Amino acid sequence: MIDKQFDKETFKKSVKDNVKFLYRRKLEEATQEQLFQAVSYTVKDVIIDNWLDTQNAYEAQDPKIVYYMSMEFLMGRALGNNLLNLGAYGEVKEALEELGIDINALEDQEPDPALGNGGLGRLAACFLDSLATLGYSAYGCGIRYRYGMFKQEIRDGYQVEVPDAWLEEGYPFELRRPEYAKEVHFGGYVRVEYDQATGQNKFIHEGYQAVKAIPYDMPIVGYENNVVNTLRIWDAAAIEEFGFDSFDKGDYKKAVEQENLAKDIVNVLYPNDNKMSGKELRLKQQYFFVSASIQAAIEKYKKTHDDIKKLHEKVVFQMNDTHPTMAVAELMRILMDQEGLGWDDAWAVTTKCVAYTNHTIMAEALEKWPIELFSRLLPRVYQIIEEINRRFIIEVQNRYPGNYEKIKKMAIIYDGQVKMAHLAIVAGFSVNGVARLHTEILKNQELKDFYEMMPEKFNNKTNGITQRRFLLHGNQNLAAWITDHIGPDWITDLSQISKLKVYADDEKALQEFMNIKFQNKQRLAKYILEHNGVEVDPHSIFDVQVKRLHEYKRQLLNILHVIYLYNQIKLHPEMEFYPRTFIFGAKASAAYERAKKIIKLINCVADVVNNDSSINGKIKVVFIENYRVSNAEMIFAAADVSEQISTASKEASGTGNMKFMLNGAPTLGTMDGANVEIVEEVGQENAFIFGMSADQIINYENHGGYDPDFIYNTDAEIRQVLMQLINGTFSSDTELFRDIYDSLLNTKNCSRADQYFILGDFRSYAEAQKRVEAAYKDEKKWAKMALLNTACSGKFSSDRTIQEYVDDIWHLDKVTVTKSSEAAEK
Ligand code: 26V
Repeated sequence: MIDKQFDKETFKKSVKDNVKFLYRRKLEEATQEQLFQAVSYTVKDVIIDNWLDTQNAYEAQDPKIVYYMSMEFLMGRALGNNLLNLGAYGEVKEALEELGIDINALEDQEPDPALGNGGLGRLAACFLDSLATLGYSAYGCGIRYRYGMFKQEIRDGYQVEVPDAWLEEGYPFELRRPEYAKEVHFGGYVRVEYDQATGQNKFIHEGYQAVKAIPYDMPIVGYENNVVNTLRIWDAAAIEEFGFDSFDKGDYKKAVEQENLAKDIVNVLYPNDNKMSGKELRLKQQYFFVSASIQAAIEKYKKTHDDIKKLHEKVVFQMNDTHPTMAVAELMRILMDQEGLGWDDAWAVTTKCVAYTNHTIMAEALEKWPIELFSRLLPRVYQIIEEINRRFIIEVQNRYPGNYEKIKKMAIIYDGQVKMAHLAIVAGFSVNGVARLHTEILKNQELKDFYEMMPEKFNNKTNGITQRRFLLHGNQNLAAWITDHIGPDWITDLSQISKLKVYADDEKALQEFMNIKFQNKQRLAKYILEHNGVEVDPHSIFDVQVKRLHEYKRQLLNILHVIYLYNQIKLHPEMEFYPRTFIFGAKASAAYERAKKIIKLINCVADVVNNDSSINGKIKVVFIENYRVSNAEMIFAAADVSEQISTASKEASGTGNMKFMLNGAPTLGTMDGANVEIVEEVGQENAFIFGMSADQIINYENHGGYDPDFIYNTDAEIRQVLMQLINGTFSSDTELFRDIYDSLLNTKNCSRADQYFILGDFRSYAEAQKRVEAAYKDEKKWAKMALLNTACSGKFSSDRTIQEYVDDIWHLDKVTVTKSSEAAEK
């Protein structure tokens, strides 16, 4: 198959032709950027053949389609991944070498498409990879933000946000599809008209502003199976082309305004600060892509099916968190106002077509929209939600007669707000959490009332990650070693990786495994030297915490512990201490002041610790700038220790934890999210668990919090660390970290002191860190632990997760795609 898709000589010729065609240059004269474009176009050409074959296969086999609706898709770079999934990476690498081109340098030319914030967006990307690889018909539906996640620069230790113009040079892996454009309507009013013929009211939406939605398709290449699915992201444009007409009429200004209004919608990705803020533009974004996607789905269905009442047999919409929940009302609207169904028929179809995934229990993050805003922007959609609410309240009353508390807690519309999670649960036929513990907390705490009333909807789908990006691509040496030992089946069936367990006591194998880790650490050390100007020792323990910055994720606990260790080493210079490199990477939401302060603190501690010759380089602290998918792949491959230290109950799942495990880094973590299941797979003895349990935390929270002052007053070493935040040790400005200090001890700027139990878990964390050091010192013991982490990671493939979604929720049909002879001959 490889040969057919990529004959080396044809490939080389095509690259040369592209350079000539695109830039009128010879290969030798082309810049790296031009080479990247030329190679990408060659690759895209092959992909397009498979894309067409896939489309034909789908048309012939008519499988059920899942539409994965998400405001975020954190795709990461496509070139290397596409080559791997096409089964052509090795071949192309050689062909490029023969042309004098280094494939890694070329891959580094690609902008890292970052149309997402963190876990939720990256999960969507992993799911698309798995869906294509397993041969299921799926569309990703999202927004083509002009500016995705910002680029992070660190200046004087502070985060500075720089816009990331990823489309500037043109993105080769997208296809504009203007022929599938749709109209989306905002504002206006609803007029009711009695229809004599049917005897029913007709609802006519008038006086609205229309925006054009134009789709761009990105290919999602399955692993060596000829399948190419589609991520469809929508761009916005004004409806009225401003031609001479409007110019003549003096409407030029108005036309430009229209265009800008439309462009505004897709201008920028909202940062996830786990805080809902009710911004009108965000609501517009949501309706914009939901409406366009649903229109497209229905149009596609109707091309080959004539009974709209059977839509659910061929179509399912999965709502990635509540962000696309408008899908419920939009589908109702189209079924009633355009397809002519009555309420009951429309509701029967809708409630069999939509399903909802919850990704957080953080109360501040739950979406609630002011009625005023909602009804003004989307009058017809709001009307439908009102009716859904009215009918639901009757159900609640029937079930709990006279219990007004229930209505208050469960209503979709209450207190002047539309509660999107309630709408998603009431209309969805499935509600799932993203790790076992998270789902249990949903059922027994956050969504207790709903679970009591409709238990059959609730289910768990523990998250997963794609081993193809995070091992096969990100850690190529380890991937090759694994294939040498157990064959290549793990690439599409990660449960096979358990076959590595037989090497857990094989000294040669362990040695090789750790040698690969060492090479990866050297690669990261080089990156750190180039980017941070800090020299780190690859023999030291690489202790890594990379994820979005949030107080609940407790980067603060980590850095306070670093300060504590630093104090210990200074106080007892003779103390035995295994050298440690603490590596951080995190973006803070631009408006999240305290999170940004924590980044500054980490960098200030780094400055002091890295430059204190009295500690002999025993500790180094590194903050990696602009943590993103592309450098993440390298970081996971180089990690010894995986820091997963969220306050128990707060991290719904985590997926970074799985990427570390896959790459042989034991977890140092709390019993939170998917950590619980990681420990279950790998065994307590191969992880470092500490801290209060979710039950304990929830219990404290339900009884007014705990008392950090007691710890402050009775633990002198912790007190010293806290004092150092405000006594000039890490900044001559003693007020700089006052807010952080206060957040731990005073309730001045928050409702509770130390909301995230940092002091409460500190001793337990420090003790777990001691166990890490002891284990690492025993080289053989550590190697075995590391290898067993990789060997036990089989459960955490997104292939497994997707198969569970298919079996329990989506019920899709598997499709096989064979290459057409025409494409094969090419
Ligand atoms: C919320 C908001 C609210 C303000 C506007 C922007 C915005 C964007 C996203 C969110 C949702 C945050 C929820 C989230 O990202 N959850 C993460 O989902 C991961 C995948 O399931 C999971 O592994 C993480 O534990 C969870 O925090």
